[in-house]
Amino acid sequence: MAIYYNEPCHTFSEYLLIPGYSSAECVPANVSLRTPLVKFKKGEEPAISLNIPLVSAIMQSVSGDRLALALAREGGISFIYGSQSIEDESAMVERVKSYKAGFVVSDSNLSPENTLADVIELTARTGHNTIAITHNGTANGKLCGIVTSRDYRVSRMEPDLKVKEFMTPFENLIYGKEGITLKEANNVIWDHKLNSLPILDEEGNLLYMVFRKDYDTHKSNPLEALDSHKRYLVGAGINTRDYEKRVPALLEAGADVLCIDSSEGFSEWQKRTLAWIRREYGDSVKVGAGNVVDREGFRFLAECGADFIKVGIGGGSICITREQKGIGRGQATALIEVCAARDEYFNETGVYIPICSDGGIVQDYHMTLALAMGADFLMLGRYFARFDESPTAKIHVNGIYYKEYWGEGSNRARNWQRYDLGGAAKLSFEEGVDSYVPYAGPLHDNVAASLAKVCSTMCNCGALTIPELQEKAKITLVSSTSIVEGGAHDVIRKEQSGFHS
Ligand code: MZP
Repeated sequence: MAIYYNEPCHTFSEYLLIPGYSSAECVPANVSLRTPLVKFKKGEEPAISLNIPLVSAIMQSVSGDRLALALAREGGISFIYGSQSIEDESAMVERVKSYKAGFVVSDSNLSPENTLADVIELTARTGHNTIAITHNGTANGKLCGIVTSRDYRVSRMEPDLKVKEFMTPFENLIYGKEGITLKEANNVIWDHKLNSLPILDEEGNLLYMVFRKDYDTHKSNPLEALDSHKRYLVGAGINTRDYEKRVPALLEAGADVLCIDSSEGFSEWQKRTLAWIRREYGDSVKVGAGNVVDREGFRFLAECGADFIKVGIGGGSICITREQKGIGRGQATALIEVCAARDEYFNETGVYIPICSDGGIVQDYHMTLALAMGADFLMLGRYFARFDESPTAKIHVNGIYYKEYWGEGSNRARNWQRYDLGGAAKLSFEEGVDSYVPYAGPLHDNVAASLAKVCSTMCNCGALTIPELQEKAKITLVSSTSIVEGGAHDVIRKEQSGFHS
């Protein structure tokens, strides 16, 4: 006979936190969101920790190298999507690992033969005011000059005037040589009151630009997620088909941690993949697995050797797995059960396996709830897809900007390996949709605002760390009428009233 669960499963929106005692020390500035990324033994330190409990989803529309850099700068980590060729994924990982904080490959470049009209078009498109002028208009060509907004006046100059006529020429430029440190570059910028400093190799080819504002940002980000060589941390998605080729390539490119990307992790395919990695690399390679939604699934992956375990089936904003196949579980219920299994496993073995709550975070307070329910960190797709740094197009419709966001199980992504159960190498039916999400601006501002709320709620619960929150949290289910009570109610909101005062 089938097993029946007598209680329905629940989502985050059906819960609230009840405040606990907040002492005078319980202020957001004292909160630490540091959290383990991979398993560790009781009394030991995890090999990798994050400074904020956020990771970005293993998705084409979310985790490219640009987002990975922006998130690592805040203290989290991205998992570069695996639904691309091994070469392309490795190249993305390599770009993150070779990025030197403060040294950027110039992404606004023209040649001396371009015109003022080209400068105006490029500036409007990128929003960048500094354009490197190289002999062939590429990021690493021989540097001929620089154009900034101080070099031209649109009202006084003809649009077809050649760049070479008005650029600041190479002879008048101050530049740094390959090998200069960020500190030295910044001193030159400071001494000469510059906004940017080109860095050149022996032949005069442009390598990087150092911008004054980037140095300031670097200095003001004490939470950056860095490896022992001060390079940004980055993760990468793998699948249960081509791991024998993909894993070595990603490790060679410098990936710090891997994660099996699958809609359903309680399978022999994951066991084989984890066993192969352990056989080849022992415990030196860190790899997460999932997704599971119950105790049995957790136990299975724990015993297969996963370094962290991801929870969630069917709760992703673009996911239609529950509609298509009738499998899944409310995210909150799944998380609560798996975290209890993790604690049980820890008590039995002394090994703590971090849990990642994957998908279904809609409100910022869902983050705090998921952490309180036992998650060590959260994987988000829709949330990050809205930001400037996600790899998708920004689209303007009826005065509002949107970003594109599509599921890995959609026809657009065609990530059949994520749904693979050992059948034909194709996507037989869709489990995800192609969509738009409202554009929300830069990652930094949004993450700062969301985490300010998380820290504030933690203080309300009397907790200064995530483990403390998990210990002290008091969580209640809410009735549908108390959900109504929780929003503005029984008033006419001014912005919706149509009245003008
Ligand atoms: P969300 O943050 O947009 O709610 O959910 C993101 C998560 O949805 C991903 O991390 C992944 O686990 C899951 N996902 C990605 N693609 C699909 C799909 O096409 C999906 N069904 O469910």
